Amino acid sequence: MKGLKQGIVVKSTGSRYRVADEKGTIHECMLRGRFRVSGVRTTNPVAVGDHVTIDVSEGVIVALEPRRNYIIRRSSNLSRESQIIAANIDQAFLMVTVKMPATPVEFIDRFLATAEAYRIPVVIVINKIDLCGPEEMTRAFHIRDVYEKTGYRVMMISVTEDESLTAVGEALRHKTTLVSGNSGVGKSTLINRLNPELSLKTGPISEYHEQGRHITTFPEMHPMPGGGYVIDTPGIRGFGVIDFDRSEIYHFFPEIFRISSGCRFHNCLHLDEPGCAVRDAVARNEIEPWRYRSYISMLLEDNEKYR
Ligand SMILES: Nc1nc2c(ncn2[C@@H]2O[C@H](COP(=O)(O)OP(=O)(O)OP(=O)(O)O)[C@@H](O)[C@H]2O)c(=O)[nH]1
Ligand SMILES: [Mg+2]
Ligand SMILES: [Zn+2]
Repeated sequence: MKGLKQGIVVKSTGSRYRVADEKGTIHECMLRGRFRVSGVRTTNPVAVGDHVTIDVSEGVIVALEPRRNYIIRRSSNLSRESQIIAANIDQAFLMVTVKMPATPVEFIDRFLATAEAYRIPVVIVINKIDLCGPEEMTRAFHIRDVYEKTGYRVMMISVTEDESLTAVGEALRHKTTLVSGNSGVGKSTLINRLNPELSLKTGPISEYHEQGRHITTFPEMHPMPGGGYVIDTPGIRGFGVIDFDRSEIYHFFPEIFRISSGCRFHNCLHLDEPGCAVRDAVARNEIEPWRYRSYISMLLEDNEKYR
């Protein structure tokens, strides 16, 4: 067939896809044929970051390369389906805020556990530090300490203060980074700041107490001036547990996993079993109680809710 080209999906709006070829030329494409990820039902068979073959003359995606990795989430509604957020990524930035809006720690833990399951490294970026008063600063430092102790890299930034963004720019260089987080935490604002050629739509800060407003509506990949790509995504609220085996969820909480070797029973779920080293560590405050609560909430989650 003539007119076949390789490319990367840089935007997906459900039925339409924007594909960049090797020269960076953008092609608007539809899907042809059946694309199914084995074993998972997804609302989007092709996602941002996917390597595809396109038929340029017809504007269709005709083949999908195997994925190096992907991250998927089950939407917290009655849908039986999952959504591939992005494919072939090197790392994720989880943007959180302690004010306007306040990110629930359980959301952070669910995101981190999911990324662990897919072996995607996460950097936690606490944004809007400029808005924090003394109490919120204490909270921000506490969040930072808990996740650093667990082994995650944590940055504290204000998009409005350029000096705080140097480390962010360096961490992005030559990598493909998924930027994720609740709506209103400043994902698009950060990406605009790092690449002044972009003018992504951002939301008015005053409206973020309202539920359900999403300014960015579709994931989109953007080149960065220092090399590399970032994927801006719509804000997510719920993060349903995906196809985890219940007995494995604690593997995705690194500090719980480390301590679990001391449990009396090798199949301990750290719930109410005797001789549980994890619960002992929580009681001694060696494991942050909210991390343990997030684990239990994922373990006991009524999965039917998400099916
Ligand atoms: N004061 C302050 N405001 C910020 C900062 N970062 C972002 N904002 C503001 O927060 C609001 C929301 O920013 P967006 O970039 O639209 O947030 P988003 O995460 O992309 O939101 P969605 O696209 O809905 O997921 C905007 O009014 C930004 O100007 C910051 O560091 N400090
Ligand atoms: Mg946005
Ligand atoms: Zn245990």
